[in-house]
Amino acid sequence: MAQTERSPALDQIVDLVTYPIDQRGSDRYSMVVAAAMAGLRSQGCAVIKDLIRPEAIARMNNEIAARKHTTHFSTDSINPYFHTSVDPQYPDHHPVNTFIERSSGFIPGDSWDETCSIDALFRSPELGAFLADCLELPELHCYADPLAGLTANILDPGQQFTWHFDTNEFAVTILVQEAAVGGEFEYYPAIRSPTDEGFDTIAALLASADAANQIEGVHSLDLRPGDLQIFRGRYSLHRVKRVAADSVPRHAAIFAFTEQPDVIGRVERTQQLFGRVLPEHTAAELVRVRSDTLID
Ligand SMILES: O=C(O)CCC(=O)C(=O)O
Ligand SMILES: [Fe+2]
Repeated sequence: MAQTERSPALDQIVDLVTYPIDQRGSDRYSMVVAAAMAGLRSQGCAVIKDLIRPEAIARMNNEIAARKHTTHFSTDSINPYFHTSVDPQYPDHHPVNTFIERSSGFIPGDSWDETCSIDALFRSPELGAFLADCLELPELHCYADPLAGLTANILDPGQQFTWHFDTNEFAVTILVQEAAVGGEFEYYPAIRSPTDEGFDTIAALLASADAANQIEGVHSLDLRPGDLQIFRGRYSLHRVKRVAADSVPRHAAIFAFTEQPDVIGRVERTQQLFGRVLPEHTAAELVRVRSDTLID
């Protein structure tokens, strides 16, 4: 792969005519932000259709394909909190003791370099400011975790990413390659809150999770390559449905941001998702500040 290219410019990546994220304060910018804000307020989710130009999506998919050998694939049986073992404090069939297959892989943050469109978009100040406006936050910082900040989630044929909560308050995802069959993103908005674990609703949802029909309260997104999704995954239970055995893989770029600078992920989950930790993770474990007291 040629490594001599320069960092791609924002107008080569984003459809700035339809979505002038570089024109903060323009009428069109305000309209786009207002629409995203409305989705985030009511559903904890906003989708910006075709934000990424088709050529850039093709390029991003090539970037992912070129790094696919660095994917850390793992299969485990997780509860919605990413734990893998029974907690005897809770009864059987409680969400804490309900474990479902998660099988997928992540291309880690240290696989990308500054020539990548994916990396350039993640680090663009315009995108950060735009997302902060959509999320009604004063500012956003790229998640400083060297592995989990910028990832691609890979679901090979036959894999699924079962129901879970994210550790981060929200995530930003770009679908880069869709599965031919399966791989839909489903979520239940605000099923828990900082003060309420919502266990009863979660238990009911997990019990019916393999029902053929749509589960009441669950939203299914019709995402296409090039769409950007902003999602409050800390409070909304969500999953990526199984990719059919004869499908192409599903590729999604995942951008993580934090309200505070210099945030680093937890050792246990880093090990679980990437199969390794870096010295930064071990050091950060000692000085951790949490924003709430939810299980995880
Ligand atoms: O691949 C996606 O669309 C999101 C997967 C997900 O929920 C996660 O990585 O936490
Ligand atoms: Fe998630």
